[in-house]
Amino acid sequence: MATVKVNSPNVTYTEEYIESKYDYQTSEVRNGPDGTINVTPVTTQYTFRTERKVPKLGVMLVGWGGNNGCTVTAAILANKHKMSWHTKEGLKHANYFGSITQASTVGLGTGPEGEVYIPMKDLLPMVDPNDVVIDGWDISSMNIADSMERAKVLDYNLQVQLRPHMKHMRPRPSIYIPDFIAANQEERADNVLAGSKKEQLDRIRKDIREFKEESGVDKVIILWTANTERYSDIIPGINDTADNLLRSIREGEKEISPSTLFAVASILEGVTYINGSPQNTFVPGALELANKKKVFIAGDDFKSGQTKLKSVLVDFLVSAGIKPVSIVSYNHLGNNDGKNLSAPQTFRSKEISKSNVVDDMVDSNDILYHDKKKPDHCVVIKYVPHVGDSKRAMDEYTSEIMMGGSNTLVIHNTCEDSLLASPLIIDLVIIAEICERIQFKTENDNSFQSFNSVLTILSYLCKAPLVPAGTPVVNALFKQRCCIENIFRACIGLAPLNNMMLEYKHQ
Ligand code: NAI
Ligand code: DG6
Repeated sequence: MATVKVNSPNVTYTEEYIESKYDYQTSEVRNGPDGTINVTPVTTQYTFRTERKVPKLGVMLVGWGGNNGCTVTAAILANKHKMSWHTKEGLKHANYFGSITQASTVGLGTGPEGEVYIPMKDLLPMVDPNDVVIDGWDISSMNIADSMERAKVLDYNLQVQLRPHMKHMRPRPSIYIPDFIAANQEERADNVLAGSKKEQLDRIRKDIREFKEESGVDKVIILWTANTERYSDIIPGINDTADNLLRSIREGEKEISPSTLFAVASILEGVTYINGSPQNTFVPGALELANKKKVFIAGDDFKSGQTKLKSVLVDFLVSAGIKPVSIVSYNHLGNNDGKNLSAPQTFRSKEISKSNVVDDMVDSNDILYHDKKKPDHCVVIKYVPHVGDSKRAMDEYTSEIMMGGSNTLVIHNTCEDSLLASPLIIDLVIIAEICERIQFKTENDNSFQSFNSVLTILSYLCKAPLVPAGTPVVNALFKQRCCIENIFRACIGLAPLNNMMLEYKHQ
């Protein structure tokens, strides 16, 4: 791993920390009575402190035996053991393509030979995914090697090499409440916890402690990659406050979902919890609990394919002054996720998270959308078993161009869904982990603090980013990426990337 060393009076390196003094520049905007827009540049001095010791990380996946769960496990093992395998296309080697931390680069500055780029993972001392220890739960008892075979995602020759490493991996029994997922999932639910909601919560808490102790990891992060659940109703007195939620769990209230029980168990254990599915796991009571306990939570729903492209394309159109008026997103897939989403209640959760992803872009341009009418936006998902994990997505974007003209873009995308989601799982846990080691204070603070318990820096990886009340939601992909990159740069005292390249603009 290359080590980045910043030479600046604002950056100090001790054995424990990297500390940087950083000028954060923003602009305050006020409308004057005469119609003038008054803008005042504001500089706030921050100190960032990043712990240098990289911990041994344990990741517990809820839904470990699912397509994403077994594929990410397989990918990590294949990389760790530097596996190669033959396909009809030739020899393939394990890699982390699709992960921004592992397979994307960031510009550091200019060297004698021009721009210098390094892997994002080398900006700060981050966990190496090859060192992550994986464990988890599933309502299906199948071992992870057999799950990999069931998923039909990876090439057979790779599966053969991976099997000995995975056949002993067995998911822990999980919380199964049939009402929250599609009825068609019942046949795989042979590994479920008995007992009351409180007993199940306690058992999950015990699992977390046991895993930590037995594996010797320094810390654990939990990520939900289990089935999409239906939305929970938000009921005053039941799940609207932390105290009500905890009491409802004790009293076995029916509207508390398995994913909320996992989130609560995780928060009570002081463990970061990430939601990779669209349901509203983070009911107000869970949000309040995370905030009170100062534990990170993040979500919702991996932003893997169709939506990722949407959050680039609509940003491009709107920022080019072109007006998208209709977006139609159709997809069909044949994996277990598609089967679960064929029920109306679970589909509705996905429809919501896929549909709100252009709002910030539309709201940013009052020239195009002065009438406040949002583009028509239609999302269709169909279950077609034959195509398995190889999802087909078809999108039609129609936009209004100059002088009443019309522009229609049609996009067709085919790929293995789990091979898009697996690298996101890696990024989510690795970025969440480094965020646990970053603290900051402003010139007005006496002590350091961590980021808000709702970890919005992970928005890049989520379809429906969870944000603390009053925080703007950003969906535009490159703004989200800039946020990650520039916060990491701030931690080592580097200015945000501005792309001005003034050094090349002299006579
Ligand atoms: P999958 O259906 O193959 O895996 C889900 C696993 O969760 C199954 O093994 C199931 O037995 C298990 N499960 C269900 N309820 C459980 C519970 N209460 N506790 C423990 N395990 C439970 O689905 P896949 O393809 O792995 O996707 C997982 C989730 O990720 C889905 O919610 C999906 O919508 C979401 N997602 C997937 C994306 C992708 O590109 N693959 C992108 C965005 C979100
Ligand atoms: C069908 O849309 C199934 C879903 O689980 C998606 O595959 C998943 O949410 C990924 O969606 P997107 O829009 O990021 O490709």
